[in-house]
Amino acid sequence: MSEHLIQIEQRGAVRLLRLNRPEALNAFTAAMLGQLRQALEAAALDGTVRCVLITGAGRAFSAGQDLADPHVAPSREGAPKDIGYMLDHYYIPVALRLRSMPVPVVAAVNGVAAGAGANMALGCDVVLAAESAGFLQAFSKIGLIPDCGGTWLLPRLVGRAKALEMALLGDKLKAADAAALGLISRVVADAELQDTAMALAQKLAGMPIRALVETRRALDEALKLDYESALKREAALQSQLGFAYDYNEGVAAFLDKRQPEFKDR
Ligand code: LHQ
Repeated sequence: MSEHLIQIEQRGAVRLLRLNRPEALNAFTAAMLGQLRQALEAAALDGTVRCVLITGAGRAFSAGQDLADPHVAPSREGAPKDIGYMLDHYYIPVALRLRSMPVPVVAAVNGVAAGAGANMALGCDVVLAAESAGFLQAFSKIGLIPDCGGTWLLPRLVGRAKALEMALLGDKLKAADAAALGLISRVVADAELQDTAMALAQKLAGMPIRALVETRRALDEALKLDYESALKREAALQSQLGFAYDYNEGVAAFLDKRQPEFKDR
């Protein structure tokens, strides 16, 4: 692979993935999304990885789709182009992989996150943002609707009224306002973002990650269930986890008053 559009580092049990087209505010091209998908797949398959941390190089997290990429840029001659191809073949596989990773995924939003760049971040399990970061649903300004999970994520995160306001106007929301709305988890001083996010990722990596991943799955599934069905689903998942190593280790460590060593993945 000639160009490293995704920089990959391993720090302990944390796999750090850095979006790496800083000269274009980390706007996504087909090649970059291909590399991101491969990097997520490799992390999912590697038993030593217990948490993934995603951030951006330079001053932005990601400006979303690169609007100059020939896969999506309307032809000057007026020939129609199916931009849905890009979603089907590049964005959807990445968005689905993120949501089904066998380890928790943290986003450290270091700067502006626009369009699909914003929704890629919001699809992660825990989203931290630098004070100077901002989130914008840039789609409406170019005649499109929120994609990369935006229509699903936004109303669930902030409710219909705010989701529609963000999607219709496409204005930039400051990180502090995003946190106040519940769009993201936390705002961190710019200079502290990377260290804080890495410390959080290391903490998650030391936790019983199989239970964390089942928690993500249960929360997402419960959105489609009635109350009684959710209770029964919880009982079924709890039953499985009760047979797993980590539950036994967690309880034993608690009773022995020692630090647990979790292993399940
Ligand atoms: C860019 C971009 C960009 C190329 C900044 N592309 N160059 C999926 C599938 C199919 C089709 C379409 O879409 C999708 C999903 C999507 O994500 S659609 C939404 C695409 N994104 C946008 O519309 C955002 C466009 N960018 C912006 O609104 C601003 O650039 C933001 C708010 C991100 C940053 O503003 P500033 O901090 O003021 O920076 P800037 O605007 O000056 O940009 C810096 C450079 O980056 C500039 O190039 P230049 O050569 O003048 O330095 C921009 O042209 C370039 N750039 N975003 N998405």
